[in-house]
Amino acid sequence: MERYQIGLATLELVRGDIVTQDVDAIVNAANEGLAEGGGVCGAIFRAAGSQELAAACRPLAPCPTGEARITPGFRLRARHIIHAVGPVYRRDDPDGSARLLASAYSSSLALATQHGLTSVAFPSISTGIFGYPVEEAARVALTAVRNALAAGGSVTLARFVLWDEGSLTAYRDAARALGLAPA
Ligand code: AR6
Repeated sequence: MERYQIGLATLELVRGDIVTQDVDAIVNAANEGLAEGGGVCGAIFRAAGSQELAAACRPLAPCPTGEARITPGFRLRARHIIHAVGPVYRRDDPDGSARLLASAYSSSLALATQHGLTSVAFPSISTGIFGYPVEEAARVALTAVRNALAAGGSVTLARFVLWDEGSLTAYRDAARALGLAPA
């Protein structure tokens, strides 16, 4: 595990399964319909309880790309689920893709602060089914989370839970390139 200090907050990079995290909120890599999908979204729905979570999501949809919505965590250890919609990567518009991805992270942290949450775990949004190259996404994700944490708010722990070694390496390299301070 890697740990970085950002103002009063800590940013962690770990390899693992986001579903089992004991934090105030886990973030779901959602779709605009907030429907049960594949990837990390499918795993979160199954673990939380598909029917209850779908019923909670229905009145909150649609969630435009770059925005986030919050529901209870139901059967998860995490008290809440923040559903953030990242972009489908557009090779012809990398800047637009980056803006929307950054917005998915900053919207998630803004929502966490509105609810007074202190610990939030993120997956690598958009880098699976949505096709965002992980090296690029890691830089965008860490920059957005660093900036939001530095701006203040209630969150003092932001943890990236990365499913595979390649993603962990990409995030570790991006943290180094950004010059994040080891905690
Ligand atoms: N814990 C942490 N990370 C995981 C887990 C897990 N349990 N399972 C997969 N990942 P993806 P996206 C990683 O495809 O690209 C869904 O259908 C995975 O290896 O889940 O944002 C939604 O409903 C990858 O690195 O999300 C949307 O329609 C990362 O999580 C769409 O897919 C994200 O992959 C969203 O696609």
